[in-house]
Amino acid sequence: MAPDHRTQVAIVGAGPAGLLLGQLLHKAGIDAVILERHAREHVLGRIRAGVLEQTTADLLEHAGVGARMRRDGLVHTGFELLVQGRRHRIDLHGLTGGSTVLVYGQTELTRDLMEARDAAGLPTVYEAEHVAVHSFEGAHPYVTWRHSGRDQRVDCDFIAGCDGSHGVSRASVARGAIREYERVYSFGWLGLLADTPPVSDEIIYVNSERGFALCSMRSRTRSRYYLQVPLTAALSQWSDERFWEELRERLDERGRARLVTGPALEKSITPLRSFVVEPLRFGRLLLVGDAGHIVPPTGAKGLNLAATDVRYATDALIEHYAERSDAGIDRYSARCLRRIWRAERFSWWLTRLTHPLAEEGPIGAKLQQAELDYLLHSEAGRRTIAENYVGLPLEFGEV
Ligand code: RFL
Ligand code: PHB
Repeated sequence: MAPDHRTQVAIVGAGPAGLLLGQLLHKAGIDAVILERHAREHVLGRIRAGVLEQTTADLLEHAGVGARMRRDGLVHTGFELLVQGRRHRIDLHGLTGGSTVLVYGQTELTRDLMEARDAAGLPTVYEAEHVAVHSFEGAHPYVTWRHSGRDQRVDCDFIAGCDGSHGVSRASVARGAIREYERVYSFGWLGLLADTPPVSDEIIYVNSERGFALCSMRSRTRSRYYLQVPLTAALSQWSDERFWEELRERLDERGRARLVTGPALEKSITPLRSFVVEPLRFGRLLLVGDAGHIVPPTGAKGLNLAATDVRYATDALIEHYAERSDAGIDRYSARCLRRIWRAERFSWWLTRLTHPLAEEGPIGAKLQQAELDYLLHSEAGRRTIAENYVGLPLEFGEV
């Protein structure tokens, strides 16, 4: 098929990774087109992340989409762990020498990026069917898709696979060229969004005998809660009433007294998974964000990792075009993976620490309690949690 278009970077996927990459490339004067399988409203309807590291917020600011985030985002200087009925505060600000996180919904951030893209008149194809990536091992990659009944093709220099964990980019790599690391957990999170004031000003991670719970928020009037549920749980078994009742059971007295319930705006179940592929670059194809790695959401790291991949990919592409050097492209995978594995470790560790793990039996429960007891009563232990939660620093040197 002859090309209909030509661009420098073809981006597959208009989630936060693809949209942010598009914005940063535009700022650097590099051409890109985004191909997205779903409709715009579908992408905006996915309720996901809520916690941004400082590095992510800075990158959004740098991309020119920080205004609403700075106005509406909630700065959090700490969070709480509720363990065996007792609350322990992790003073993020105090323990890290001044770092904080920002609570700002992924939906809002996605909307900001979409609006900035529209305002700049940049090309995005929504509802692109049968997207396929081709010839990325050679010098002339291209992407094909079908839209409004017509087959289309764009030739490019690079393909950025920003198409999430079930995308086409990773699936197009030869099996022998990629290694997968995976752990599937025996439970999922049931999430509920409601227009009710949050139960607390800060996020609470709850380790109760009945299972883990998380009390988060999107604003001062909108709450986001999660309950650990068995993988066999079906959404139809969870009426709003049952959800609130179970959450109440997992909270402490103070939480129960402040809990305001209301109809769910959204409810969904997410299985928990740790997943990484190596490498993340295959010739002229770069995997970015969830396309290359998944973390269990306990550490709030998924979106933040996607943002740092985008940062490294942008730097590498700028180096390629402005300095005619492929050093950054060659280092992309190793640079990203170092940060990814550290976030994978933290997310896995915090998941094990905060969720009752039935398969580990009574001794597992005792050891978990002892570990929490040690960590929460040691300043070094609390600092370990805090410095990982706010995000480890970006590194730009050799890896
Ligand atoms: P996305 O957001 O999945 O976007 C991928 C896009 O690619 C499109 N696509 C395709 N397009 C064209 N052709 C194809 N063949 C395609 N296949 C897929 C999809 O339609 C989609 O629009 O990946 P991206 O951009 O890498 O962003 C990653 C984040 O969405 C994800 O890591 C976070 O949501 C994870 N996460 C959290 N991360 C945080 O940093 N902090 C949090 O507090 C946090 N909480 C969460 C989370 C994820 C959750 N779920 C539901 C998995 C809480 C939950 C419950
Ligand atoms: C959320 O607000 O959706 C959220 C917060 C913290 C997490 C995961 C999700 O660890």
